[in-house]
Amino acid sequence: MSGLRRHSRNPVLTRADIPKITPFLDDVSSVFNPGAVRWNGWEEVGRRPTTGAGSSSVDRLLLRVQTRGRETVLMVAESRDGESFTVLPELVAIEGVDSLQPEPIHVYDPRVTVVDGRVVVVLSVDTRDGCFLLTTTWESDFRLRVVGWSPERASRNGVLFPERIAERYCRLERPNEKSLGSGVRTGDEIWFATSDDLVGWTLERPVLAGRWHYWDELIGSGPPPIKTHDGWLHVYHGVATHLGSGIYQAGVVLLDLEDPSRVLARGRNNILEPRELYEMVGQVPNVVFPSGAIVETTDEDGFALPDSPVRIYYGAADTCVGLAETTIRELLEASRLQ
Ligand code: BMA
Repeated sequence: MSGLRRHSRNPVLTRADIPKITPFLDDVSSVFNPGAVRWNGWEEVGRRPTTGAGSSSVDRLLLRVQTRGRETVLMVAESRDGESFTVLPELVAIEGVDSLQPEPIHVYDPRVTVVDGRVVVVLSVDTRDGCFLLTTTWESDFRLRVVGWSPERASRNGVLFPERIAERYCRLERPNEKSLGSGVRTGDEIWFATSDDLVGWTLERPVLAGRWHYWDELIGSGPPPIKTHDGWLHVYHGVATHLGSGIYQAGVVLLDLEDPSRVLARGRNNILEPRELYEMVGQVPNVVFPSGAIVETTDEDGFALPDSPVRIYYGAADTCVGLAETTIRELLEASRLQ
């Protein structure tokens, strides 16, 4: 496998797809870094998809949209085929966000996981004191509701595992321990953290460190880990900083099923790098930023099957949304490439 395959309709979402529902949303600047979920629980509580009739399941993206005022809002896109999307004409409200301290400025890069029959979204939140992780549930009226706030340490790229391990909720996150010359705080280590209740989180152990001089010097989690019989497949992003301006790429690791802080395999090469114009040119050039994944086929215990198609949604140049396709088998192979 030499990498993910880009969909021929890429980019699958651009700013032209965002409806103008309030004056400040007119002609937005960008839409990128979406979370992705397939969950029929919403249909069961009467939330009807706006997109086409039919019995096939509905995939939803939670979009990061940036206005011309450089404000960040979240919106929902729905699709029955995973490639053509309808953006709903409403903003996603976050219940409880107003009482958080320090005060949120931008709430962005949602990662969506279904766990224990709830849709949970972990977001990054910029505040005047740094970037912190926010845990919310995505309710049937499509509001997010705050359940956990972690201002005790600066961190980004939080992703929740789709099940509890040894009774505890688990997430990967990337503490912001490094300062760039620009003053931006970032990081080169992904950590394993656990929680009893999604509210309080304990950092347990480091999982993955950046490989300086190679493709993944700075790193951060992409979509939530995918359970396979071989281990947790995890797509992450890596930034090569030694070429001048950073190049954001995607790569893949395999983590132990029972102890996800143990790395079983880590691919040597990236599996997606900026090559197309829409990835190389935009608000931030040379960025592919994987953030959502939909796995087509799982068995009754929730393990993804080797032949299952996997769709990876990614932000391209912080400007639009790309779709790249692969299979579980190919991701496993890529994680083992040495
Ligand atoms: C990261 C995050 C992402 C963004 C990426 C490229 O640090 O801020 O939201 O897509 O940089 O600019």
